[in-house]
Amino acid sequence: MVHDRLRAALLAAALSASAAALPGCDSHDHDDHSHSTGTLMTMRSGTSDAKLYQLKWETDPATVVVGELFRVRTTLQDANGQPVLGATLAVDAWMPEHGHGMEGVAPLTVESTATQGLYETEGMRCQMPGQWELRFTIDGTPGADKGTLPMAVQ
Ligand SMILES: [Cu+2]
Repeated sequence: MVHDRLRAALLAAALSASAAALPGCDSHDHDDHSHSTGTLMTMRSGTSDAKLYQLKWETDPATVVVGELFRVRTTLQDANGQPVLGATLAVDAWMPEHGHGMEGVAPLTVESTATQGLYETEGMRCQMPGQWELRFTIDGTPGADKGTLPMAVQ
């Protein structure tokens, strides 16, 4: 009997505690406009303009920080999902809101021998935080094509 009462008291305490926590959670909703989405840079994907290529890319480091060099790893596949070897790829970054690109850098892309269809671009650096776009210019067996995909910079 004592046990039952104790259990009931504990249950009531737990319920009131969780009920009290709910308004607290709601009050945090205004934090949704934080920059948290920009920190989750992992493998992204997209399709080139004429749909000749499927692009998968990630940055190194995963979070692109303003003023710091980073590299882009791009995997090129054709429309059938087969890796594209021997292509020429250029990767540039552009800030559409302001109409400017990167300053003081000359990115260079080389095909990696580690993985089929992998290309590594070094020497990228964005001088402003905000919304940028990566611009891919591709020429390979499937044809010449371009791609534009969004990239956040902290
Ligand atoms: Cu800008």
